[in-house]
Amino acid sequence: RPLKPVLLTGASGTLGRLLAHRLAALGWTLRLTDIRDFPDPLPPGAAFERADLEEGGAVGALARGCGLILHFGGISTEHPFDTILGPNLRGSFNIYEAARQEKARVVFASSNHVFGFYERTVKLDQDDPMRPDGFYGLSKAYGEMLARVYWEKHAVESVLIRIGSVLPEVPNERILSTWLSHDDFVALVERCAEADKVGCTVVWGASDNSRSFWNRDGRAVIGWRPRDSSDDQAEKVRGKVTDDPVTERYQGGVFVRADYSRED
Ligand code: 15L
Repeated sequence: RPLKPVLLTGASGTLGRLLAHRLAALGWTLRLTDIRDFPDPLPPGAAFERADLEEGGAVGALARGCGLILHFGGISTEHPFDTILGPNLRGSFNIYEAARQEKARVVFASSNHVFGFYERTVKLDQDDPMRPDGFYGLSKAYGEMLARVYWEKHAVESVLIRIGSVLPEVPNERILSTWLSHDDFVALVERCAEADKVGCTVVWGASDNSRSFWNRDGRAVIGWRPRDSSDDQAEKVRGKVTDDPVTERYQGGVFVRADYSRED
């Protein structure tokens, strides 16, 4: 487990909460933060402080003395540009400034929605061009590029996890491709902390699903391999699709549909 405290942003969100409990159980010393209160009893060894990611001073203070920042804060679904701008763009900037100050490594919760406009028949490698499916996906693309600038210019290390869908079970056909089990997700974050040197590494955050949309990435650098697979849930979700052809055509699913106005 990490020697220095670990800052976790977005601690009160779905993935933050999961990480807070699971990493605390592994003996990690966690500094949790979110704009909303932490909804559960605090796990052992964890402290919580409410903060707004848009306030650079508060983010800097929270990161002081941390060797690792798990950046899971911000808006996590499609919204108008003005809703996303502060938390996701300025917020990520504040995180990277703090990481630079502390010489801390960052694990950035990127998303499959950076690539949402690829059709579901396509298999992607890590260096394929980004095709964000909206303002949310764009903000995650910005976060990835921000990570690159801070690596090239300041040697701030990052692991960029392009998270598929972290859920206890697969709810529909799309998520047979994007599913990342809880156990695989937690193990991935553990490897991000334990790996010796990571530089600026990209990992597709999905379990070992045979219907995956994604191929090569930098997982060997951090020594992670998923153990779970969605394959044995395929029967259960057969036919669970929407009746909208645009949603079903693209990897991003319903995120593509939001405010979509093409007619061809
Ligand atoms: C995401 O990026 C969202 O944060 C999450 O709520 C899911 O919708 C996920 O992608 C997904 O694509 O399933």
